[in-house]
Amino acid sequence: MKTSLYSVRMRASIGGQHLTGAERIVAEGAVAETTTALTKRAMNSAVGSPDDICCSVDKIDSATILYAKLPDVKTFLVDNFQQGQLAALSLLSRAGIQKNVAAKAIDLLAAGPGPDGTVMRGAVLIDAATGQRLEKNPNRGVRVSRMDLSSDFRSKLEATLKTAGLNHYRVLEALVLAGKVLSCPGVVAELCWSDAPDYTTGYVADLQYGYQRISNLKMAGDPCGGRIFFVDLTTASLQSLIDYLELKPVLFNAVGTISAPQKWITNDE
Ligand code: WAQ
Ligand code: MG
Repeated sequence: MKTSLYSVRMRASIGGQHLTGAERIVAEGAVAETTTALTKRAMNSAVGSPDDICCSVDKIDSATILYAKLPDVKTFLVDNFQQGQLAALSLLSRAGIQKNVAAKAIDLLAAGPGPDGTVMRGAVLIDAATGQRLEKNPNRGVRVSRMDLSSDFRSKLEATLKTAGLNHYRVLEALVLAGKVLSCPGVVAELCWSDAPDYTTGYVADLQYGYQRISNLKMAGDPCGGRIFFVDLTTASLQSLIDYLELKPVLFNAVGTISAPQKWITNDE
C-alpha cells in the first residue's frame, strides 16, 4: 500500500501579531519530525519568543493531489528599494495589472497591509480589474497551504538552487508558494516581499514570466511585508479561489529555468 501523505502547517504569533508560519506535505513517517522542526523554527525566531504556536496535521486524499512544475526563476538587481518598487510596478503592468492598481498594491505592502499598518498572517486578494480588496478578514487574509516539493525532488531542487547561488530557505519556500498561487485558476499575478526586517528581496510572479526576483523592495530594517494576489473574477469565483489556495494539495516535481542575475534596466514606455 502507498504511504499516506499529510499536510503539516505551523503558525506562531507574538502579542497578537503573526510571527512566522510554514506548510509542508510529508509522508506519515515524517509527520512527527516535521512538527518538531517547524516548532523549533518558531521558537528560534529572531523577533522573539512566540506567545503561541499552532501546528495542524491533516491527512491528504492522494487522488486530489496536483503534480506540477515550478515557475522559471529570474533575478533583477536594483540599486535601491525605490528602483525595486518601480521594477515591480513595471513587471505587474506587463502581467496585465493596470498601473494605478499595481501602484496602490505596492503602497499597501509598504505601509503594512493589516489593520493599523500591521503584518497579516496571510495574503491580500485584489480584484485585478478594479483594485478592490476582497479578503474578508484583513488581519488573517488568505493563507496558502497544502503545497510542497515531492520528497524525491527536494534534494535535487536544493542542489540546483545552491548552484545558482540561491540556497536560502526563503527562496525555496517562496518559489513553492508562488508556484501554487500561479497554478490557481483566476490568479493573474503575485507581489511579495518578506516581513523579516533584514530580508529585502521580493518578487513579482505571473504565469508567462514566472518567479521574478527583485533584489531590493524595502528599506533594510523595515518590519513590514506581505503578499498580494491579483485575481480575475471573470474567470473564477472568490470562493473557488480561496478554496483552491487554502485546500488544494499541490506537489512540485520539476523545476523551470533559473537565469543568472541581471541588472534591472528601466524601460519606461
Ligand atoms: N499564504 C499567504 N500569505 C503568506 C503565507 C502563506 N502561506 N506565508 C506568508 N504569507 C504572507 C504573510 O503576510 C507574511 O507576512 C508575508 O507573506 C511575508 O512572509 O526569492 O520570506 O515568510 O529571495 O516573510 C520572498 C523572496 C521572501 C525570496 C518572502 O516571506 C527570494 C518571505 P515571509
Ligand atoms: Mg514565512
